[in-house]
Formats: sequence, structure tokens, C-alpha cells
Amino acid sequence: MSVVGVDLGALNTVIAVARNRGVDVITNEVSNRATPSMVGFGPKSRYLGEAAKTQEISNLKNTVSGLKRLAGRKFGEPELDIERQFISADLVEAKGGEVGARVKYLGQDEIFTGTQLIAMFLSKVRQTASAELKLPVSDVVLSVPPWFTDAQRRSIMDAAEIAGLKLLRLMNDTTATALGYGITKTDLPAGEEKPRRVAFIDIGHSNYTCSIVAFKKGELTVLSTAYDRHFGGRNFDKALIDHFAKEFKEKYRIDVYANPKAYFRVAAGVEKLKKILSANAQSVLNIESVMNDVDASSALKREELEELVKPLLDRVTVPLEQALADAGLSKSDIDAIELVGGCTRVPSLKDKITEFFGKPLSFTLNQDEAVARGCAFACAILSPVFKVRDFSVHDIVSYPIEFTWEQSNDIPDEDTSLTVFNKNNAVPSTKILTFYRKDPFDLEAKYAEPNKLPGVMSPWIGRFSVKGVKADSKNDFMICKLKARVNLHGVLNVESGYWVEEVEVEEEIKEEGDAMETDENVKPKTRKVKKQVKGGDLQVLSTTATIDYTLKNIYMEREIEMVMEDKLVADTEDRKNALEEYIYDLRGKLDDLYSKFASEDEKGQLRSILDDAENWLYEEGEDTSKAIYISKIEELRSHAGPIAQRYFDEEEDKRQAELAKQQE
Ligand code: ATP
Ligand code: K
Ligand code: MG
Repeated sequence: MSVVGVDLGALNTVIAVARNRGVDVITNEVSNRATPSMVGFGPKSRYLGEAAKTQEISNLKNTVSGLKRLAGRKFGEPELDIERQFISADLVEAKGGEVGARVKYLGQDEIFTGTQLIAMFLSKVRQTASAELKLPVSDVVLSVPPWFTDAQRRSIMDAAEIAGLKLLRLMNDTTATALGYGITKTDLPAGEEKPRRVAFIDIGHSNYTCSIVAFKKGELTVLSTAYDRHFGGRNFDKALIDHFAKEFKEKYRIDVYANPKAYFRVAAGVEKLKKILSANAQSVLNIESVMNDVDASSALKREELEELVKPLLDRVTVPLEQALADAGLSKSDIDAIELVGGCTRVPSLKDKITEFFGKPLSFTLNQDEAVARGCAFACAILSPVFKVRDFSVHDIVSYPIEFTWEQSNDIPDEDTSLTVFNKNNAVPSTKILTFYRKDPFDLEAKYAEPNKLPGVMSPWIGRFSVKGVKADSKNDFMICKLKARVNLHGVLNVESGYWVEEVEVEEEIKEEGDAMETDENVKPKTRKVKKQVKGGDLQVLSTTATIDYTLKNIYMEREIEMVMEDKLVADTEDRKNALEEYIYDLRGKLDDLYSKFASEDEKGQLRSILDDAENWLYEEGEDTSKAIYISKIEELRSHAGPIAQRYFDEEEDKRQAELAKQQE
């Protein structure tokens, strides 16, 4: 069994695995340590990860990037208008009101939900990991931004399941980073010592998070988390695109917004330029044939870049202030400031953060791989097959959760709502809710402060129907206890219910001071007290944002089907290449290795068979089935067989002669 951690980034996904010697980041099929988080669709198969990136510019309408930003979003949420600026495929309404993408796949128009698209990508992640590990991969820990709601988390959980993964924990990304930091440190404060407080700052492609974490030996506690959901490399890119689009309009009379390919070329160009400007004071932008045969060129100074992104830079300290305030700490309480995420390479960002804290920043973690590594550690801790030093992770609830219920007719002054988990309540965490009821009843859970959620969205979390509730023989209330839990994934469930009876029991009275005395002759004093004992279980039926069982099965079957289609296309391509190689190889051998084993006649015949096969490959054999390519190779093999045999016979004779000589 394998132990895998995945940083599902808006731009790049990093896969790490725990092995006996520690945690390693693995490379994909083209030896990259990060895989583009995108999927594309074609006439014969899907393109996942690297393959999606390769075909992106020629297939923009059928390529979906920024996948995780779609998780749990309903079509029509205003936040999606922001995502549309960065996603080239059409975002439309999909099943169940979820947002999805409309694409052309296998010649048909199809709409896939955000969850399905994420599942496709995770399915590729699973294949990449198992190809590298040479093991089937199932157990995994995945990262999400801490601001993900219940619905967003459940979308990722469903996607993982559809992709055939067993999700051991959905982990907030800065918490994963913190775990990777803490688990490798041997000098963390122990016992009554003051904990070490570290600010982790992750600025990626789309998102900026700051978490303040307290470390003690063997344990971390997230004290606060603050974020800017729309702050990252893509916002820098956008500012640059807007700048050059304007310039090119004046200079070349071209409108790159009106031409998706031109827009794409500019976007790719400015991303490169932005990175160069992190290390250099100025650079040039050259885009060959951006559109209408125009070769565009320009230049930019770092100061100019900083001016263009000033509105962003002005926001840098907001999450920092917020995180400190929520943790009840001041700047001087912070022992270290650790930066991760690709965008933290931008000098002006580093300067602003240094200036804010008034102390130097630390870069002791791998900026691009820290989240994935932390996830792999988390997976190792949770996996039954792996021995790793235990490290407790106490995370926090991002938004207060409230339960509501209908008032019971029998209890006119009962409240009908309660905030059960406050912001910054520990995660995981279980709370017991008590209800006095004579009939079955329903509870509803929702976020108590809808305006704090990530954009305008429904605060609804779930509905929980408690069955089997009835009055007792004396028509008294049944005392119902319900276990509400925010679990390791950060999602809410009412996991179970039971009812209790009050019984009177004799209890010993312990008097102060005599705790140590044990005089067997003195009878202990007792008193009667009421105690609750469990009577029986109550069934709880839940409705949450999780996709219902039947639909999830349909999605799973579809995913398996698509994986097979992709595999068939890849295998067919592979056999076609094998045939082509065989033709060239055999032709070459006819001139050397096999030359003396065939008559000129035989050679001529075989050469013309090879020529025919080659021509066939470029004509009717250009696009045919795997079986036909295989049979074509077999056919050529049988033609070449007698000649090859003569060659092998002679080789064998030589070998035998050699052996005989050695034994003399
Ligand atoms: P998110 O965390 O928002 O989901 P992600 O994890 O995919 O996104 P990262 O891989 O952390 O994002 O960072 C990618 C971003 O960092 C890109 O926008 C990239 O252009 C930017 N970036 C990478 N290197 C540099 C650099 N040297 N200078 C400036 N920006 C950089
Ligand atoms: K990443
Ligand atoms: Mg990231």
C-alpha cells in the first residue's frame, strides 16, 4: 500500500510519497515535479495534465484549467464571473445546479460537472503516482484552501471517490505546510515552555493564505487563518495582460481580447516576463505572430510591474493583520515567518511582508513542494501500513456553524437555533446536542454568517432527520443525544444519535482530605444521584452536499469507461509506433545483420513488403484499430521469419562453439 500526499493547486499539482527514508516528490510522465491542473477533450480521448497543457492553445474551448476553483460552486454564483476570466472553456449549468463545462468530447457536446472534471484530473494523479510507485494507489491526503466550505470540500471528496482514491484527510494547505515543518524539527518546545509561533504564508496562483501556528513537541495547533481568495500569480498576470493589450492596441491596432489564441499567447508571454522580473530589473516581451501576423514586442521594468500591481500590493498586509488579530497576538509574538507558494518569489511582496513583521523572512521549506510533502506526512500518520512518529494536528473551523430546528409543541419557550461550532473551534471536534422530544424531528445545519462565506453562496450545510423518537410509557420526553462532528476533512456530519434514560443510582461521597485513607471497616457515605444511561440508538438520515449514492455510481462507472477509452487510444498509438519502428528496424537489418542470410531475391521481396506496409501506414492505416496494427506486425514478422531464423541459428552455433571451447 502506498502513502501519497497531493497539493491540488490552481495551476500546478504536486504529488509526494512517503517511503521508508522520508518523503519524496515524484515526477510525471515527462519528468516534471509538478503537473498542470487541467483537463482537455478531443475527438478520441481526453487529455489530462501535461497532455492537456500541450494541446491547450489549439483546443482552448475544450480545455478546463483552474479546476479546484470550480469545486462545490453552483452555476450563477457571482464568484464564477471571476473564474471565467481565467478559464477558456464555457462554464455552464450542469447536473444539480452545479457549475460545469460544456466541451466537445468524442464528437459530441457534453457537459461535465466541476466535480467530474476534478475527478478526471485526480484519476490522472492516481495513474501518475501508481506508474512511478509501481503499485496501485488508493490512500491519499489532498490539500484544499482553508476557506473551502462544506459544499466545496464535499465536491473534492466526491471527486476523489469517483477517481478511485481513498481520501484519508482533506487538509487545509497551510496546515499541511505547518505539519511538514513541525514533523522534521527536533527542537520544538516541550512541556511548560512557551510554544513556538510561526506564521505560514502561502501565495500561489490564485490564492493567498496566512496561518499562525503554535508548535510544541509532537503537536501543532492552528491559532488563526486569514486569506485573500483572489490574490496570486494569476492576478499579476492579468494586470500585465491588460497593460500589454492596451499597448498593442495602440501600437499594432490589434485587439488581443477579441482573439482567444492571441490572448493565450500574451498570457503565456507575461507569465514568463513576470518570473524574469523577479530576478532582474527589466526584461523584454517578444511574442511572435501574436495575431494577424503581427510580431509583438515590448519591454518592462520591475518598477513598472510594481506600479501595475499596486492595487494588489496594497492588500498584502490585510490577511497578516487579520491573522494576528484572530490569534490575539502581536507581530513581536511571532518567532518565524515561513513563505511558500510560487508567488512569494516576487521581490515586492517579500519586501512588504518583511516590512510588516519588521524581521527577516524564512524560506526553510521547498516553496513549490511544501504542501504536498505535508500531505504525504499526514497520509503516513493516518495510514495503517506506515510507522511514523505521531504528530497531532489541531486545525480550526473557518466559519461558525449553526443548527436550527422546529420548535416542539410541547416546549413553547425552547430556542430554535444554536451556534454549535464557533469560528476557530478545533477540528476535528465532536459536540453532543440534547433534545427533549416525543416525535421524530429534523435538524438543519447552516453557516451562521453567510456574508463571511467565499462569495455569495447558499449557507446551507445539511438536513438531519432523527427517526424513532417517541414518548415513553408515562408520556415523558425522550432524551435524544446527537453527535455533531466536524471531521478530519473539515465537513460537518451528525454521525449518530441515541436516547438516554435517567436513573437513580447510589454514588459514593468522597470527602475532602480522606482521599488517601482506606479504612475497610468504615462504610463509605453515599447519596442518590440521577444519571443518564444509554437506552438505544436513534437512526439519523442525512442530506448534505455530497452527491447521492446512485449518481456517484454513475459518475464512477463513466470515469472508468473514459479511463479505458484513453487507454485504448494510448495503446493504439503505441502499437502504431511499434509497427513503424519494426518496419525501419527490419529494413536496417536487411542491410547488415541479416544481409548474408537472404538471397537478393528474398531481400527484394521483403523490401517491397516493407514499402507497402509503410505506405499503408500513411494511408488507410493512418487511423485504425489496435488489433489491426498488431496483426500487421505479426504479418511482417512471419515474412521476415525464415531469414531471422537463419541468423539466430548461426548465432546459436557460435554460442555453442564458444561454450565447448571454454569447457576444453
Ligand atoms: P493555488 O495555491 O492558488 O491553488 P498553485 O498552488 O498552483 O495555486 P503555485 O504553484 O504555488 O500555485 O504558484 C504558481 C504561481 O507562482 C504562478 O502564478 C507562477 O507564475 C508564479 N511564480 C512562479 N515562479 C515565480 C517567480 N519566479 N516570480 C514570480 N512569480 C512566480
Ligand atoms: K502547487
Ligand atoms: Mg498552492
